[in-house]
Amino acid sequence: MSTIETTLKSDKQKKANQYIEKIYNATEQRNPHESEFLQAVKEIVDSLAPVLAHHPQYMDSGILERLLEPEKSISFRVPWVDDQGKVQVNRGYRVQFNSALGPYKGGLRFHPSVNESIVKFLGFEQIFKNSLTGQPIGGGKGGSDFDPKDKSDMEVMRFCQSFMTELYKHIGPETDVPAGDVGVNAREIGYMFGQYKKMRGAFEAGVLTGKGLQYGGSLARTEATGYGLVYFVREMLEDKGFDFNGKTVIVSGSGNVSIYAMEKAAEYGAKVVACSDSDGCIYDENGIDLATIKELKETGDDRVSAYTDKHPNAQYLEDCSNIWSIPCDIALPCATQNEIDEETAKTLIDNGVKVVGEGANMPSTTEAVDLFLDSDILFAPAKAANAGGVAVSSLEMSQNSSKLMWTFEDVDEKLKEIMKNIYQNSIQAASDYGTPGNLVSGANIAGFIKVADAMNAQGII
Ligand code: NDP
Ligand code: 2IT
Repeated sequence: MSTIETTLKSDKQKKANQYIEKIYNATEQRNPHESEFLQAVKEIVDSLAPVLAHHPQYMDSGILERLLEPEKSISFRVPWVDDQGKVQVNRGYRVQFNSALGPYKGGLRFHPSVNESIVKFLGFEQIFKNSLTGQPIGGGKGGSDFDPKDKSDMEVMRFCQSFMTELYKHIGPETDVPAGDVGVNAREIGYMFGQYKKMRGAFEAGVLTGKGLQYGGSLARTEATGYGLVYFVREMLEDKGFDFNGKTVIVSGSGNVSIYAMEKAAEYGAKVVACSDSDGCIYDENGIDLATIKELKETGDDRVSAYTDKHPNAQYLEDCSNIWSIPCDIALPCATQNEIDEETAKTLIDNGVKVVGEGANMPSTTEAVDLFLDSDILFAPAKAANAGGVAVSSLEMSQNSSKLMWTFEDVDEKLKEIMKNIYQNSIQAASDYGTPGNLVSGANIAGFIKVADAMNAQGII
């Protein structure tokens, strides 16, 4: 490279770095209390420096300025009446972040911790995740600070109906297609679908995904996120000449994503020795008996502490963060955001972890991710590794619009193919933009370029 070329290149890089700093500072000023949103933004924009240096047109057309502001964001009152006849009020949200690639698509989370920052971080990440799937879906997210946990079935139904009485005005099969997330599973989706149908006066199957199989759901959607995570990690392992067989695995959480990640990892010959809930974790050196965990969830007595009733040799540890001190080859965080901090990451590395695959959204803090990337472990970031759920949601939409129902094997094969493509596209982007092997920047870059090009093609809107 000539001196002029080097100078030009470094000048371009400097300009891109300055631009990114300016953009991030402005976002911080505009959203000062939204720590989770800012964390998600920082990770993305930092990855994009080499892309912006090579393609200054993205700066000229204000792609980042536009991407960082949701196209539309609503919050609304959700009043409902509890079993004692008392009026309760929760807050509902839907953030419609970006529709460059298709209708807004992303889950609804019902958990007491839900606030604007959480919904925005999830909605922002969803844009890039959905782009990576190769499916025609934009990004959005929603939810409520409602806690379905201590509520009766009828209370959950009344809440879901009230929530949808407002939300239905803003969604539709070609507009915005919500699905499940923490605290929202087939039951909640069913109650919301019923209310949508009643308000709209039409059976529009494609308005929600994660539906029951009797009325438009897709086979393999329930399993898709957990299975997809394991398919993705398998791709990473195979690339280095390894596999799951005989590996010791820990999986945090014991919900939808965790259960099916444990199931597929065990099917591939791994020994899953631990899982958790927000109260504590269980360690079973013989391998977790998944049938017991599934049974606990089905009976409603869903605390993992009860596992030891049937398996007295297993250990229950209070405080869910204890799971990370159990030595393992592969760690799959599948519970919630920021469950792995710097200290935890150090413990995992000191204990010899070889792979970390993120099933939850943003389960590792920025410092933890930096530590993983600086060590020689394999790190699979959430946006790429947990995209299987939303990918199969998109396949559910395809089945709904064609009024067909594909077999489990068909959907599962497509899911495997999608996870493989995400891995390959992310690895390729990482290498093209000077960070070989770094799937954080690779996934962010590959996800970004497609959205940015679609936005540019559609004009300044
Ligand atoms: P579920 O509600 O089915 O299960 C959540 C699990 O995580 C439960 O075991 C729960 O424990 C635990 N958990 C939730 N919040 C916390 C918390 N604040 N601290 C500790 N533990 C917690 O949710 P999912 O399995 O669907 O979702 C798990 C993660 O995966 C989330 O980050 C979600 O955004 C992400 N995800 C989900 C997808 C899906 O298709 N469902 C797709 C892609 C990502 P407890 O019962 O004690 O609350
Ligand atoms: O975080 C996620 O990708 C999800 N909760 C799934 C979203 C969806 O639309 O299936």
